[in-house]
Amino acid sequence: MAKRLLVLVMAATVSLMGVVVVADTMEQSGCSWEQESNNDVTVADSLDSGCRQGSISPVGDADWYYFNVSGTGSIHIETTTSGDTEIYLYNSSLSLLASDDDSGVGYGSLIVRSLGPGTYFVQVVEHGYDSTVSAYELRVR
Ligand SMILES: [Ca+2]
Ligand SMILES: [Ca+2]
Ligand SMILES: [Ca+2]
Repeated sequence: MAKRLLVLVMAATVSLMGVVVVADTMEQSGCSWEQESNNDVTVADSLDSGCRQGSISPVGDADWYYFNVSGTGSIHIETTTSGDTEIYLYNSSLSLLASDDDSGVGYGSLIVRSLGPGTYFVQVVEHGYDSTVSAYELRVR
């Protein structure tokens, strides 16, 4: 995962450079924007900060994220958007654990599931693969 290493290096650099740089790289919600290309599992973006912002563009775009769970508990994964997202949750073996279209607010997506320790992947796409989503916020808690 070269992309994952790059993210770690970038995070270390940002922390060295201080608060001003961090503020510059964050959107107002406090969630950092996705880093394209994240179009398959090998180049997934980290969701360990708890939230990311992204867009589904061009039509057919797929956004992959990974996060780590240390204990066992109920995990909420949710998109907030004015568009129409679908989300898919996979374990580290890439077995599909759950998917959702509209259980969130509006056409946003929500998965609530009990997860044990490990690394998990979330894929965000546009419902029907026939339009763009100008912005979404993806949260895991
Ligand atoms: Ca995207
Ligand atoms: Ca993408
Ligand atoms: Ca939806």
